[in-house]
Amino acid sequence: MRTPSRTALSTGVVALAAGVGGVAASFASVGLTREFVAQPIARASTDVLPARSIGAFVAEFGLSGQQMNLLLAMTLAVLVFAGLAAFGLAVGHRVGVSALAALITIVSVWTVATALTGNVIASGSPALASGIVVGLSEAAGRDIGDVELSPDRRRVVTGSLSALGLGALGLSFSPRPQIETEPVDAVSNPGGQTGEGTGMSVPELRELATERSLGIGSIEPLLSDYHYIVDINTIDPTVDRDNWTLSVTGEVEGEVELDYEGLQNLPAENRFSTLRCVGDSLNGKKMDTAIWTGVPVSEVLEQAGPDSDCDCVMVRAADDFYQEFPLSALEDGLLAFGMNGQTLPRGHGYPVRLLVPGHWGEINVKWVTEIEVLEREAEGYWEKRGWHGTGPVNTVAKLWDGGDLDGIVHRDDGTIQLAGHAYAGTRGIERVEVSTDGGDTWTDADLTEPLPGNDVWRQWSHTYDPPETQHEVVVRAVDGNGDLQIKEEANAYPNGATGWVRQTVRP
Ligand SMILES: Nc1nc2c(c(=O)[nH]1)N[C@H]1C(S)=C(S)[C@@H](COP(=O)(O)O)O[C@H]1N2
Ligand SMILES: [Mo]
Repeated sequence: MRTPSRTALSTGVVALAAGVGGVAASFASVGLTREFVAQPIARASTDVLPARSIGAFVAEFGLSGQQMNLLLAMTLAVLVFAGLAAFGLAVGHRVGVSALAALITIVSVWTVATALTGNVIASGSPALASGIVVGLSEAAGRDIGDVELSPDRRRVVTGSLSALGLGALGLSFSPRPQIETEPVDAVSNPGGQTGEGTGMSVPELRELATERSLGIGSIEPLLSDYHYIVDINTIDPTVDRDNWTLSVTGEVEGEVELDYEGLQNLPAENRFSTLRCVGDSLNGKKMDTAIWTGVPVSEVLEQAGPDSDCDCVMVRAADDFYQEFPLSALEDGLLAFGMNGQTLPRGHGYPVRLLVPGHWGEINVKWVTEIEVLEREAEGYWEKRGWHGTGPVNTVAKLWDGGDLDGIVHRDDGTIQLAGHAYAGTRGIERVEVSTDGGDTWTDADLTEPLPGNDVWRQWSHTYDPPETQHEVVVRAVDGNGDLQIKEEANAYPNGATGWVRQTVRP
């Protein structure tokens, strides 16, 4: 029996199936790239949400927040395509020409997908897929006399099956952008090594970090096992190394454009560098250290001859991220193409990222494409959203407690051993002080021998006889200028977290 409500319901299912099929086909043909139809929606939702919450969201959840955002964007894309298919189906039914439903679906999905991604060719696959789902379902729903299933059921089954098929296709055939990872070391750089820097090879630096790391509890070694990732992307840009260029523009004597080979033909160096996100909470884990291989920015800047009235630059990236900060800070920067002895991973900015010693993470622009020397101050991506992350990092001493990373160890002899990391950017860590009585009295902690470089964290440790009752441990660092870590407690937004880390310890 064909009732109007059943037909409406089956039309809805077919439209939804067309939406799923379209998004799946888009994924099947381009994978997680910027041509994927959900990407611009995800990007827009990042821009529309209140700056502060999204900033905190990105900082707090990192990857998983971005995955949720992607899922939401994919759902929205399905609904939009489904709406277009529903319109096509409605027109087709009214006119009584079922081929028209498929045609309208194809044209409208193609148009909307192109409007979203800006890519006419890549938008063909979702359009055709949605059209095919609609076309097949309509064909299956035609009156062909005595068949068990009613026409509406046949449409629903056909629509669902074809969407499922396209979904499976999408999951199994989507191209996964692969970058070729190979050993990278300044020691074997085509353009040789700089006279500056450590002069050591990556394996030598790695060994040094291992030797100097404290093996206390489960705290992270001086060279992070896992380096945090924070960026604005739901889908990272895929930058082809052979097409990558960096241009130096704006207030310069002569603009410079450099390709990947050109960069590698300049002298490179290996350096330790610690990064910390301005969104990191006081005792959070968005602070890590790696060995980076790259060319000092000064090598490239010298060629351009910058002449800036504001002593400021805007650095731009392939993901449309941009940050403004002092030219003088950039001059000490590194254009890194290697991380821990390997090709820079995609998530950390492949093929080339910037590292700016001592500045908050956001200044360390990944997928870097342009350095514009400015005439006048301007605002960067996060500063437009209320953050103040363009300056040097705050001083911090951390004491991670519990979970994978734990620096509180109860030893067999009844003593307690505390250990953690301290970081103050280029000011360096001069001292870490520990209190085991809630801040009444303080003792200097032991510090690991500093690693070479001017922007590296250190580890501290302290062993004590605990009182018989529960007590509070407090840690604070003193930077190389002799300045004590700020005591006043503040959240990460907008200036970076301040305060002293306190942990309650049971004997
Ligand atoms: N192009 C680009 N670079 C970027 C970002 C970004 O969103 N886009 N995020 C910045 C922020 S906020 C931080 S904390 C660091 C983190 O670097 P990592 O992901 O390699 O740890 O990258 C910075 N560089
Ligand atoms: Mo950040």
